[in-house]
Formats: sequence, structure tokens, C-alpha cells
Amino acid sequence: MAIDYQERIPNNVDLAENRTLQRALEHWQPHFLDWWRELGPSDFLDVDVYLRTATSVDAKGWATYGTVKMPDYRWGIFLADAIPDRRIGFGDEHGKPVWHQVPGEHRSTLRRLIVTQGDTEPASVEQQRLLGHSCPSLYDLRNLFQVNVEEGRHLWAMVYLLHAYFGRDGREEAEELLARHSGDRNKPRILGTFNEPISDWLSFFMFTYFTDRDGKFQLKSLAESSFDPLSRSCTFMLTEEAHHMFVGDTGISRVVRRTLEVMKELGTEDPAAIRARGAVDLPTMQRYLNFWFSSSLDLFGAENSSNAAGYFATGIKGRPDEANYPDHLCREGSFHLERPDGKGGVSEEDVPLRNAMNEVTRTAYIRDCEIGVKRWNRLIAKAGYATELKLPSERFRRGIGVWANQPVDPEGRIISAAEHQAKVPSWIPSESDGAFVKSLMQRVAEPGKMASWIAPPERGINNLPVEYEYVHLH
Ligand code: BYC
Repeated sequence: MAIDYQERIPNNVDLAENRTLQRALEHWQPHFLDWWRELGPSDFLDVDVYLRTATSVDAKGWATYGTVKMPDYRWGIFLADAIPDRRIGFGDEHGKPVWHQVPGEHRSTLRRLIVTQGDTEPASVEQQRLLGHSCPSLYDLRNLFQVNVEEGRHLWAMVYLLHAYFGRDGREEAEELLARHSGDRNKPRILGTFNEPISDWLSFFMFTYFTDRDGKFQLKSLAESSFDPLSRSCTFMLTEEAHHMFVGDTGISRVVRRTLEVMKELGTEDPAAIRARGAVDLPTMQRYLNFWFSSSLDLFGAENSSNAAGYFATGIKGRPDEANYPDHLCREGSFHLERPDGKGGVSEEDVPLRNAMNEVTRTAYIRDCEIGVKRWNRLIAKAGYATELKLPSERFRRGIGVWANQPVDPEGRIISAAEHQAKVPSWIPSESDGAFVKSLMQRVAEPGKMASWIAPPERGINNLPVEYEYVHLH
């Protein structure tokens, strides 16, 4: 395959000069495209979409807009600009020069983290692959596809690291990233949330708000890494991640706004009446929020983790915004944890701070999640209603860590197993909630028109009007 590398694969990693990397990518790229055709938004291969493509890392190039067919999207490889004389920012090697190659002793740990990060990217594309059929507007359809192609690019970013720094093992892992599939019984994706189906747009907005936000915090942690190519890859990925969270945040806001309009119009908060008018009642939204928030909390790993302590000590993975902390060694401190005592109560313990790094990051994530919830609640309050959306307790519905599989209610109270079982359907989406939400998912494909359950966005993309034909379906 003759490729004009800079044109076909925009990059700032000297791809045109690196024959080994070219060979690895030449082998992998056709498999990626096959995967995209089969498990990406497969019924939309021929449609023209108004997309943003990163063609360089500077302010001009990172968001180049134009109309493309998705299989022709130019998935590029970018590292944020190098920081001259960058030093390790935390852990036992604090202050020493960062690594430009993989230290032998950290090879398998780094590979595992890069593979875990990389695995989530195609997983999310697989999860969302059928949503295009039920888009609430062309504006939303375009945003879905933007998110999808960028997750594809984030996969490329991790595959680049595997190919460029991990030799044969890396090439094998890159193939495996296309062989595991979301929800596949025999070869599932690595992390739990990425095997959950996303079969409606309310789930998509919750996922892009809560799960992409885990992406933000994990990428920030990896951006602190002493392995400089990983750090620079993740720093650039964060610029794209911001749009994905915007899609989630504004998506949920727009659903709330439409629901409030219907509540006003009907003069009732009765879920049945709101549903009959084709909008999503707030209690249903709360159940979707409970589901995706609790699932995303698991993505931070266990509260007390020797893996996390090891990553910190060796300088492999830090805390998000490490520079903001006064102590970068964390040899002394401890973290106060609560755990179930096995007798229906709670016991407390202090764990060494390094072991609690997952919890430190999860705590920062929860604070960040609250910002959107407050904004949605302001909309509700402004419309004159007392209902509030709320993040459930971090103990609720956990599958990982000390609270895994505990009978806990959304307030964090430990209850009996029988009560828990009886009440779960009122806390997370029931089958009938799913069927109702799915019944709303009818494709709206006329420029500027919105589905009955969602308000229009405040503005279009890249200063274009909301009515712009962002996707040419015909
Ligand atoms: N599901 O010691 P622990 C994103 C495993 S999202 C299943 O607590 P550790 C995106 C864990 O792997 C960001 N398994 O783990 C968003 C470990 O297994 P091994 C993705 C889980 O290492 C939207 C074992 O349990 N990036 O970018 O401290 C769209 C022991 O646990 C789960 C990353 O995750 C789970 N939820 O922390 C697109 C960053 N949680 O290794 C993209 C890379 C834990 O003993 N990954 N386990 O077999 C990591 O930093 C760490 O692997 C984790 C886990 C934070 C995930």
C-alpha cells in the first residue's frame, strides 16, 4: 500500500521517516477499517458528515472542519508539544528526567495500562453503533459521529504507543484491541461499563457525561506519567474529550428543558402524563443517572489498591493535576476509608495514601460530576419545581472495591438483602423504563427539527446555525 503519510495519517511523530512504524501501521490499518465497517456506525459509511479533524496540535490545526465520509476520516497520531527538560512529577523518582523509552522493569505495567485505556475507545464505538438510526436531530447525529471518529483516533493514539515502543508484544496487543468486543460473551471489553449496551440516546448522554468524564480523569492521571510519549498522547486526547463531555452535559440539559416545558404545558409532574406527551419524566432520568454514575465509579478501581500504590511510587500514573498537590511523594500520609463491617454496619480505617490513589481520583471525579447536576437543578428550580436530580452515594450499586455487591440504597444506607432486591427496580431503569425510552427513539432527520423529548441546542457547531444539514443522509 503506497501511502502519503502526512496526507493520509496526519501526525507529528515523524511517521514518514519511521519505516518500522509504517510497517506496523500498514498491517494494522486495514484491520481497523474492517472493524469500523463491521462494528462502527456501519449503516452510515456513505453519508457525508460535517466533522472536525485534528491535523496538527496547534490552535489552528487541532479543529479543522469539513464534510467527510467516516471511513475517509483522517485518523491522525499526535503528541502534545514536548516540555523541554521535563522531570518526573511524583513518586520515588521525583525530580529525575522523564523517560523517552520504556524502562524494562515497567514494561508490562505500562503496556497493561495502555491496553486498558486503548480498549475503552473502540468499545464505546461498538456500544453506540446503532444509535444513528434513532437520532433526535441531524445536529445530534453529527455529534454522535464526531464522538465516534475521535474515539477511533484515541484508539490510534494508544496503538501508536504499542507499535512504536513495545515491539512484537505491542503489535499483538494492537490486534487484540480489535478482537475483543463490547458485550461479547467470549471476548468482552476489559472494563465493566464498556460492556453495557447503549441502546438509546438518554443512555448516550449519560455515558458521555459520566463515563467520558472518567476518561478525562484517567487521561489526566496518565498525562502525569513519567513515560513522556504516553503523557503527551493523553494531553492531546484531553482536548477532544472535552467535546464528548459537552455533548453529554448539554444533551441532558436539553432533555431536562424539554421535560420542564411539557410539565408547564400540562400543569403536572405526573410521569404518566409527561410520558404520554412524548417526554422523559424526571424520575426516569434519575434512574438513568443512578445507573451510569454508579457504573462509572467502578472504573476508578478499588479504594485500597496496591496496583495504584505501585503506579504512583514508580511514576507510571499520577493524580490528575498532580502539580496542585503540595506533597508529590506521599510516603507519609493516609486516607480515611469507610467499608462495610460485614455485620450490617460500617467500619473505618486509615490506609496509606499511595494505596488510596484510586479513591483520591474518584473523589475529584465526583466533585466534577456534581457541577452538571447543579446546573440541571437550577433549570428545574427556575421553572418553579422542587424536584432535584441527585448523584447517588458512591457506595450504591458498586461492582468493584469494598462496597462491591453490598445491599446499599442510593443514600448509602446498608439495608437488608430482601429490601434491596425489592427496591432495585425503582432505583435503576426497569425493563418498562427501557421500553418507554426506546419508544421515543424515532429518527428525526429534517435539518433543524428535534424529537419530541429534547429541546434544541442553544447554538450549532462551529458557528453554523442549528438548522444546518450536518449530515447528508440522502
Ligand atoms: N471493570 O487494583 P485495582 C475512557 C480490575 S475511560 C473491570 O483496583 P487498578 C473513555 C483491574 O483492572 C478511561 N475490571 O485496579 C470513556 C485489576 O485487574 P488486574 C479508561 C476492573 O489497577 C468513554 C483488578 O480489577 N482508562 O477513556 O488500581 C468513552 C484490581 O483492581 C474495573 C483507564 O481506565 C472495572 N470497572 O485500577 C471512551 C486508565 N476496575 O490488572 C473512552 C487505565 C478495576 O489485576 N487503567 N478492575 O487484572 C487504569 O489505570 C487501571 O487499570 C484502573 C483500575 C483505574 C481501571
